[in-house]
Amino acid sequence: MSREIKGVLFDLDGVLVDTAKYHFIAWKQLAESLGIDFTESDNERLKGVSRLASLEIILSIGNVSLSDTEKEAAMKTKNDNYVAMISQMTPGGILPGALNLLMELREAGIKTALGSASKNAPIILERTGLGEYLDSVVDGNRTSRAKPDPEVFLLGASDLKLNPEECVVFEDAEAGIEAGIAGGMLTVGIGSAEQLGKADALYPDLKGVSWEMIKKELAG
Ligand code: B16
Ligand code: MG
Repeated sequence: MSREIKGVLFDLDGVLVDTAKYHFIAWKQLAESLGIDFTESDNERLKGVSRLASLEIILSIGNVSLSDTEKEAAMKTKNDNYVAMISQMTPGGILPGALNLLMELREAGIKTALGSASKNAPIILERTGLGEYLDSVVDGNRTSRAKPDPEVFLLGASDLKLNPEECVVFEDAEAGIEAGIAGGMLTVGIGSAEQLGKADALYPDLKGVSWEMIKKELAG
């Protein structure tokens, strides 16, 4: 049975922008300072994961243990480095197809919200101009429970004054799709079926993907 969709909740990294490459550079530098070899394939495990959980994954790869104070210092070093990079972003950092879709949604009267784990979302939205196309922003500064907990998306739906079942979640991480499902929303995966097979619709990226196409796919 098809449902009337009135709102779209977007993950940030991996859906609207590619900030994973900056996370990778900053985490790799930190890992090297701790004598840990950290590869691009290891970096895949950090997508959609919180800052502390990301550090814990890197430490476990290198079999290194740090005190809580040392972890705080390591996260600060990484984040300062990451913020220096995203502070140079421009609208050119928006992923192909994302802006077009946001403009179509605005035209169609569909409300939009951000649902990101990142505490740095405000800088990214400001630098890329994406903030103008979002009716609400829910990020790591407003949430206490990480995806797959649905908190981030439930807050977004509530900001938009919509019921969860009137919303669709766009996500590139398996935990994000699980969060959308747990929240009672429809889900669109951006990536591979291998990781996002549970999503109601799936696209490798947003290039050439229109709102009409998505609606048909979700209704079918
Ligand atoms: P920060 P998303 C996530 O963004 C990233 O995918 C993940 O790699 C990062 O650790 C997390 O944000 C926290 O980011 O360190 O900037 O607070 O995919 O939820 O938009
Ligand atoms: Mg993501």
